[in-house]
Amino acid sequence: MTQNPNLLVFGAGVIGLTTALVLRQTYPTSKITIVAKHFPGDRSIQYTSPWAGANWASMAHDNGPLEKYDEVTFHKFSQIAEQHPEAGVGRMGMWGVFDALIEDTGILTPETGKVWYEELVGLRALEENELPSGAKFGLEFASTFRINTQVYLGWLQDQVLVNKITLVRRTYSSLSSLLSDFPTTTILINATGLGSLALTDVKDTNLYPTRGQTVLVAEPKTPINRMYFRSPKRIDPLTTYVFPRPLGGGVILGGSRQDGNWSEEVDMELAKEIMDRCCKICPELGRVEDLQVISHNVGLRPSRKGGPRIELEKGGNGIPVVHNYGHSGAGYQSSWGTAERAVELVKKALGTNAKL
Ligand SMILES: Cc1cc2nc3c(=O)[nH]c(=O)nc-3n(C[C@H](O)[C@H](O)[C@H](O)COP(=O)(O)OP(=O)(O)OC[C@H]3O[C@@H](n4cnc5c(N)ncnc54)[C@H](O)[C@@H]3O)c2cc1C
Ligand SMILES: *[C@@H]1O[C@H](CO)[C@@H](O)[C@H](O)[C@H]1NC(C)=O
Ligand SMILES: CC(=O)N[C@H]1CO[C@H](CO)[C@@H](O)[C@@H]1O
Repeated sequence: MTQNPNLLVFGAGVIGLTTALVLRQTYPTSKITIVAKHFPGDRSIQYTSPWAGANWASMAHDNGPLEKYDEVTFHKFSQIAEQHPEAGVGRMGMWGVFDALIEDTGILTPETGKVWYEELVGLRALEENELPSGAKFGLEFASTFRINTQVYLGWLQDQVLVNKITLVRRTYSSLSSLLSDFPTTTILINATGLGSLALTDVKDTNLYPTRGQTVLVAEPKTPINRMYFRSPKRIDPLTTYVFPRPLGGGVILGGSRQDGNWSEEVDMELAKEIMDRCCKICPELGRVEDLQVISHNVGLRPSRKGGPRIELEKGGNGIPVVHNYGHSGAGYQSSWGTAERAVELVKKALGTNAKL
């Protein structure tokens, strides 16, 4: 059985799709199936991935696995951007401006007193005369990544299909009801995001939504050559960001962070505030009244007390389960690293480290 495992991935967000691809690389001849209610192209409040900004700007500062996940993903994005420009991942620099002292922003790793990704992205402190008024300090990222989530999710799905991974669209209320329909499963990977709060046999009450609202606008005539970010702290309800998306993706304006809030209604007052704040930090956008709004978006980040759960368990049905959910606002930037970790756990469960 370990020669040709039967692998079942539950969930088709950025985490489930990426994990399935890493499984395929590791087990070229295995049978791999993804079961999910939502797939790329769907837009639902229960499906977080389409609503992300998204970019790579690590929030990790644990001097440990979380930094590692983001680092692995950074290198993989670099490879994807170079080899598959059609994937929707593009390189771009960023200006990040903070309204608090660096020690109070949560960007330093306490153990080292440093920003761990300094060399990875090519950090430079902004000069006094480059800072907007009131700002305490700023950092230029020479080169990081921004993602056109619509294109990238579609690309991931194409890779999955090219790699002969089977897709099944279904909804289940528990992992055990899923497994009773797929009884020959060797290992189950649970990548259901916030769904793991509702699954009756997972019911992970450490999970909670962090609501995020954004506005997608048309590309202004003045090109925007970098991303902009301004915030009191690295993670803050008042974080403002402007991410020009590659490949005709428009410009994403954000954001908000509302912990514990499940509302899928667009808050128009908040949307107006976001547009105001974004025009202030990104002069290329022009005036608020000149913005051409394409859509107002609401997504729920799968936040989790204690961080993402990437864990091997025996599983209720005697079938090992590897959990990979709870990535909060970092699901894209940690996707390849967390998928790699999940696949290490699959190898462990199969009792081998050998390539099969
Ligand atoms: C406004 C906003 C901005 C963001 N910006 C960034 C950013 O800049 N960078 C970054 O890295 N991340 C960002 N994120 C976070 C990122 O979007 C998430 O971390 C990521 O999308 C989580 O992916 P996931 O695959 O775990 O969950 P999801 O995308 O929600 O996928 C869950 C899957 O499980 C399926 N599922 C769940 N329950 C069931 C069930 N019972 N039966 C059948 N199927 C089920 C769903 O149908 C779906 O296929 C942002 C998020 C938001 C909302
Ligand atoms: C949730 O967010 C919406 C939109 O911003 C807001 O109107 C509502 O008051 C919030 N609800 C709670 C319980 O905070
Ligand atoms: C069928 C199955 O594997 N269920 C598991 C789902 O997750 C919970 C919580 O981690 C486990 O206790 C169950 O065994």
